[in-house]
Formats: sequence, C-alpha cells, structure tokens
Amino acid sequence: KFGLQSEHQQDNISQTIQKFRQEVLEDLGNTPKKLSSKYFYDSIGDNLFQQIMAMQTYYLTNCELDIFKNKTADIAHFIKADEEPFDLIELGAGDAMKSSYLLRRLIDQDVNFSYMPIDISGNILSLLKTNLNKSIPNLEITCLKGEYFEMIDQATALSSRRKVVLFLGSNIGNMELEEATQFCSSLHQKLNVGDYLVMGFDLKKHPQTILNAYDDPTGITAKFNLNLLARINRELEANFDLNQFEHYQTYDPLSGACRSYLISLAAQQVIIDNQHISFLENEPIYMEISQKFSDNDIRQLAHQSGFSPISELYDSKNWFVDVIWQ
Ligand code: AVI
Repeated sequence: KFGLQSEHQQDNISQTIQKFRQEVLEDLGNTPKKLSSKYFYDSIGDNLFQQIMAMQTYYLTNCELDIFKNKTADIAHFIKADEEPFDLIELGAGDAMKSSYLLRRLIDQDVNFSYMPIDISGNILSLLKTNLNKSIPNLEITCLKGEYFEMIDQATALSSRRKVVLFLGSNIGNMELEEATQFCSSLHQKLNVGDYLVMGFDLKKHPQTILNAYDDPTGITAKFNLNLLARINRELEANFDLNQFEHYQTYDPLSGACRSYLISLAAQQVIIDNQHISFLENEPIYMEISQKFSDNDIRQLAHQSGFSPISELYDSKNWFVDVIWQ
C-alpha cells in the first residue's frame, strides 16, 4: 500500500491518517457539527485552491501581489533593518509567487540572507526549490517540510541568524480570533529582539465584494468545500453522498467573520470507519472562517500578542494590508 516508502515515512502516514480520523469523528459527533479547513489541502484541494486564486472575484491574491510588486522597496527597507544577516522564513510558502518579488529585490541588492520556506507539502517544496533555483540562481534555499512551529524550531537549530517570518495570504484569517491571538503569541515567544513578522490581512470592505469572493457562481468554492467530504470518503472509508450537501456562505459585516457551511439537504446517515453519523435535514457542518479585519482589529492583535507594529503597506484599493511587526 505504501510502495517504496521507508518504515519511518509509513509511520508518519499512518499517524497522520489516525489523527485525521480521530478529529473528523469527534468534530462530526458534536453539535454543532464542524470540520477543520486545514484538511482542505490534499492534492485535489491544492488544485481547487489554485483555481480559486485565479478567479476574478477572489481579489485577495491580486491585492497582495500588488503590494509585493509595487511596495517591495518598503518591505525590503524595513526587514533589512541594520543590514544584519537574516533568515527569511515563509510559513505556508506554496509557490512563493508573491514573495519571489521580495526575494529577487533582496538578491539584486546583495543583501545577506537565506530563504527558508516551510510547507506541509513536500511536493510543493521541491517544485518551489526547482523553480527558484532557475529564476533566482544566487538564492540560498533551505526547505523545511512540516508543521509551522516545529519547523521554526528546526530553523533556529540550523542557524543562529536573526529571523524575518512571512505569513501571507490572510492565512491568519482561517483561525478563530482567539486562536489567531494564541498563534501570534506563540510566534512572538519563538522570536527575539531584532526579528520581524510580515503578515497579510484581508480588510473589512463592502460585504457584497467579500461574498462574491467566497460564493462564486462558477461553484469552485463549493467544490473546494465538498472536496473535504470526498477526501473523507477516499481516506477514511466513508460514504458521503456529495449531492446531498450544499455550500452556504455568510458574511457578518459587524464582526468581519466570513464563514462557510455545508448544509445537509436531507435527513441522512453517513458511515465513517464503521461509525454512523446522523444528519437532520438542513443541518449545517461549519467548514471554515475567513476573518476580515479593520486597522483597529489588527493593532489589537499586535498588542495582545506582544508585537510592536512598524509599518502597514496597503494595495492600491485599500482592500488588503501587509503589516510589519517587530
Ligand atoms: C487560504 N485562505 C486564506 C483562503 C481564504 O480566503 O480564507 C482559503 C479559501 N477558502 C475559500 N476560498 C479561499
């Protein structure tokens, strides 16, 4: 079943599936039911997310690209600080499309740094390394495959240089606010004086613009959500009927919470790993939060987690911001 993988890799795979099974059964056994959006990204989910990023209505990618293309000099200026060499660690680097503008600029300016992309996907990292080796030949790259905090520890063990951490794409928005504060506090504890965090936030804006980004008429976001049920079928011997669930998106302009649900279209039972899960007609499964922020929400997050805001870089529409915190 596991082909030519080593025993160690097989252990890792079965531990990962074990954890996935346990979490899914617990989350669907509770009321209200939920699933964790961190499981969206198997290879099919990765592909659907690429399609989401290419959608006209999903403005987030273009806004942050605008910042990384047009405000590269400002970002470089702040993170270079006093020219002390550093490691540039990117959490969830993916294809590094946005950060590559910064990398190129730093190399062109002969800045002394190394790039350490962290991702859970080994495939994405090797592709990234091949591409960057070609496009920015002088860039020193160390890929770190695994969970964010474990890999930051590894980066610290590998090098004693100061750290600049990139966490882009408003990935922070996929955490509930309390979890986001906890995440930033933990990150703050791992960093030292002289280190920086560059983080992307999607801003509160006209509610319809936000709903259009997450409730696209082409149904790609619906497929992205439904793929998690399909993944549970594939990996956990389950029998979800995907036609019996419908994607439903909400946005609350007061709190900035943009949430997606899958609604059960009938009273039904689903079997997962020999366990029966009952759904009422119209019962929701809460799938994902994509939190939107005001400038004040962001300042509060910095304050609560111990960071000092240094600068804010906005896109030309003022829809998205990359902040630099120390
Ligand atoms: C990865 N993350 C920032 C995306 C977001 O906008 O919350 C995931 C996503 N979900 C639906 N569309 C995109």
